Amino acid sequence: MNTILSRGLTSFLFIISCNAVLLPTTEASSIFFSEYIEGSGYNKALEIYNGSSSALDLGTMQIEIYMNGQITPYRTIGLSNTTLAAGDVFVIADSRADGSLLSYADQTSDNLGWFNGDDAIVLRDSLSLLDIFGQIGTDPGLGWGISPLSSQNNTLVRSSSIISGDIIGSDSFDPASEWVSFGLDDFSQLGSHSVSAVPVPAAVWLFGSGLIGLVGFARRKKA
Ligand SMILES: [Ca+2]
Ligand SMILES: [Ca+2]
Ligand SMILES: [Ca+2]
Repeated sequence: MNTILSRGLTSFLFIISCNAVLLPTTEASSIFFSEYIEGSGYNKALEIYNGSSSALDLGTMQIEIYMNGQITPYRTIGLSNTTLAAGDVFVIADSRADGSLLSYADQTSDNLGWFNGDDAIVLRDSLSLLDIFGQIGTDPGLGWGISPLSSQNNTLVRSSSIISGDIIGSDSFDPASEWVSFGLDDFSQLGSHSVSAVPVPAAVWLFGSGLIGLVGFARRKKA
């Protein structure tokens, strides 16, 4: 075994022993709905979370509301031409909502009043789908899911284990799989969102670290 290879192997084993204790994690990687409020009266709001690692321009993004099983959007609402920092949220609310909800709003629109529990809601940018709440083309009756995880008369917060949007709009939808219920007119979760760190499979990380260690060592040796 030549010297470079043997020292590289030593470095690989050293990194393995260190990382066995400190396993790294990865977090959300995209922008998606983090909260859905279908409250009393005009208390309607959507919270959008930037789970990516960089600031995103919202000006090219829009929300589409597909009412009561429609296959084309009944309402399209362009988001403000603003930048959303990594890890931050953006709240759009119906302009006629209660003041206690409006105090969290970054943008208001009276078009949000068009969803009432049984509608599909899409977040997209000009080219691609980012997240879909509900099933496009299907009317679920009063709402998606069963109480207390129904999409009618409820505040739903995206589970912290979800790290990317649901971009399939044609499959069945049940809030129970990705959302947590907070009940009618609960605005306590508005204005922030967090995701739980997801451990990278240890074997994958250790192998990757070892390769990086070897590459780094070979570069240092060459320099
Ligand atoms: Ca409806
Ligand atoms: Ca879906
Ligand atoms: Ca929130």
